[in-house]
This record gives sequence, structure tokens and C-alpha cells, in this order.
Amino acid sequence: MGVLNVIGLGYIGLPTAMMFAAHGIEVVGTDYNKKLVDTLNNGKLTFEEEGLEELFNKAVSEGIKFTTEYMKTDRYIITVPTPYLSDTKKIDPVYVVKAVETVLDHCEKGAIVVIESTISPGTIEKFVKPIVKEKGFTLGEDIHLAHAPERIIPGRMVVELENNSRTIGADEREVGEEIKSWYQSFCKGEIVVTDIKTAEMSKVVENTFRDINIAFANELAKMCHREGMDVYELIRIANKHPRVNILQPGPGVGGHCISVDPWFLVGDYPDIVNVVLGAREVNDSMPQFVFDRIHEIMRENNIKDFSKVGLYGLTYKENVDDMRESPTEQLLHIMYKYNIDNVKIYDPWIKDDKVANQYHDLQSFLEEAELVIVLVGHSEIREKQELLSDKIVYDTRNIIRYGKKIYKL
Ligand code: SAJ
Repeated sequence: MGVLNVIGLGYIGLPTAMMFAAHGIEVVGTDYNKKLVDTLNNGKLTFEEEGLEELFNKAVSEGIKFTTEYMKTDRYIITVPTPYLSDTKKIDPVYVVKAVETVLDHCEKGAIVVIESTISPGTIEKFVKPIVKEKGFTLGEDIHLAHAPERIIPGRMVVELENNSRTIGADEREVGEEIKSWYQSFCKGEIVVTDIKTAEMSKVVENTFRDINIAFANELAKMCHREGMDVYELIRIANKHPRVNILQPGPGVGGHCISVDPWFLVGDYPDIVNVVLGAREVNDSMPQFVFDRIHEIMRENNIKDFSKVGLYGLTYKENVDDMRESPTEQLLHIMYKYNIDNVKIYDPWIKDDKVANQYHDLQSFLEEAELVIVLVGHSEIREKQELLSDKIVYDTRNIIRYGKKIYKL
């Protein structure tokens, strides 16, 4: 087949494109963001990840190209964002639709178009197939559609790209097998071929499963707080059961996957969802819970001014530089609503100024803070936690052992 054109060079598209290129496939990565394309062409990465630099170098030496143009070829992988509409919670397929339209304006007859972006069940049927028809193509002859969702976790992207099992959804079996052979160039995990709708649904369901499990842990944390019990001890004990595996509570669920995908089910099945919606609501309530706890702790310690409070961590989880849907940002929004705009903030992974009162080194941040709220468990704070010895610490991640006083979730 011809050159593989990967459309959308974000957190998923970029490593995926590089992985194909590093394994001998001719790849062109396309993104409409010229700045991003220029950065890559200047030999710089657009985000940090373990092993990404090496992969980048390998892909470049194998000839990967980055451009704002779509290629004329017979195979495409679309990895553009899929947000949800804030009112109905349904998927907003605008980027996928635009990408497919542009692909159809460029592609060769018989091209395979794989959508890798997470999409809600039925998206290809409802939004993508009609475009193919409108453009005068015959599905299954001029154009073949498929969905190949990814499963990689930020922080371990490169390892997981190579080792995770994958799903390919294609309504034409041979097309599914063909796409499987592309991914087999680098993927050591099992690759299951199924139909499009099952592939769409499975991706959303996997992230929803995790959301529900985290929500359960968060709900337990609230119960334990009321009872003065240690939720971590409770979960540790319950998890001794061979068929129980409760996840960890925290200040909320962020990232562009787990906090987004379950909403697609809520949007599509409003009369059925119950557990899914409840879990979303519990997880979304955590920044408010943390805010209320900060108040309690301040009262207890006679801290009257938020300028003495420091928030550690801005990213949505540890050791990534991604702030999308981050619980800390949600907490800050709650604070701004109450006109609290003087808390100190620091995150070793966020180098640019993203919020007010942001510090860029741990030492000077700690000098200002009497009460430190640990919101993200970056390796930095795990390793340097002795620096917290004379601080009052509110540890929402259960990682800190040093502090004048330590409060848990
Ligand atoms: N979190 C908790 N408690 C836990 C685990 C996570 O509060 O016990 C929080 C994290 O702090 C974070 C959020 O949940 O704010 C999500 O983090 P995560 O590490 O669980 O997942 P993501 O969003 O980085 O990546 C997920 C993964 N999905 C599953 O594990 C089912 C990944 O495999 C997917 O590829 C990715 O979503 C995606 O792209 O869909």
C-alpha cells in the first residue's frame, strides 16, 4: 500500500505515527496547526513522555515527514480530538467530520480510512458514512471505513503502544485484517478484529469501567471522612479478596479520556444510564470536596489567609505535562468563584505560566506556603518529601509521610 497519512499529531497521533515510521512504514504526519508542524520539523517534540525522544529520533531517521497538507494516498489514520457538547453531553464529531471530508478530497480510489479517535457508538454510522455518500463515493468500493481505538496510558505511552492488545473495528472482514497487518508492524499484543460499532463501544466502556471504579473509591473516601476512618486501610483490606480490586480515591478524575468518554454514554442513553452518570457526578464532585476539606483544615490550624496555602500539582495526574480536565484547575475555578485568587501554585511539569501565582521552583513555592495541598503525586514530591517536614500537609494522593501535620483525603 502507499504512504500512511496520520491526521492529527496530538497525544495519540504523534506517537502512533512515529511508531509506524520506526517500524519501516512510510509515514506522513499531518496537522492543521502550523506551529506544531514547524516545531516537529525543527526536531523538537511537542510534549514529554518516557521514551518518546528516542522514538522520535528513530522515526526521523526512517524518514517520517510532518506537514499541514493531506497526502494523496490509499491509507489514512485519523487521530483528532473528540470533545463532547456541554449541553447534551453527546459527542461533538466536528474534528472527525472535517478530517474525513478533507481525506475524501485527497484520497485515491479504494482508500482505507481508519478513525482512531475515541468516538461514541454509532458515530461512524451517523456522521461519517453520510459524508462518504455525499461526496459521491461508494462505501466498500471507493472507500473503506474502520475504527481502531487505542489504549495507551499517558506516562507509559511508548511501552503500551508496543505491548497492549488492540481492537480493530471494520464491517468488511478483509479490511479489518489488512489494518491488523499494519498495526502488527509494531504491536506485540493481541489484535482483535470486530465490527465497527463494537469497537466504538468497547473503547468508551473501558474508560467508563475505570471511571466507575474510581468513583466508588471516592465515595468510600467521603464515607470514611465522615466516620473518621482511613479509606486507604479499608481499600487495602478489601482488595485482599481475590475478586475485589478497588482503585484509589483522589482529588478528582482528569485527563481527556476517563472524564470525557462516559459522557458519550450519558448523551446517547439518557434513559438507561444510572451507574455511569452517578460515577461521573461523584468524580466531578471531588474538587468541591477537597475545597471544603481545605477550609476545615485552615480553620483547625487557624490559617486565615489563602496566600499561605500552596497547591502542589497542576497536571491531571503524576509525571505527565498534560493539564486537560485537571482536578487542580477545577479546584481553582471553585476558588475563583469565591474570589480566592491568592493561593500559591507549583508544578514541576508545567514550565509556562498557566495560572496566577505560579512558581517555577519547589523551594521558593514552599517558602510561601504554610499549608501544602498535594494534588498530584509527581515523582519529584515523592522523592523530596522531607522538605515538607515543617509544613501542614493535605495529601490527597496518599504519598506523603513527612509533615508537621498530615491530613488525608
Ligand atoms: N485516578 C484516580 N484513582 C485511580 C486511578 C486514576 O483518581 O486509582 C485519576 C488520575 O489521577 C487521573 C484520572 O483518574 O486524574 C485518569 O487517569 P488514569 O491514569 O486512570 O487514565 P488516563 O486518562 O491517563 O488514560 C486512560 C486509560 N484508560 C484505562 O485505564 C481504562 C488509557 O488506557 C486510555 O488509553 C486512555 O484513558 C485513553 O486515551 O482513552
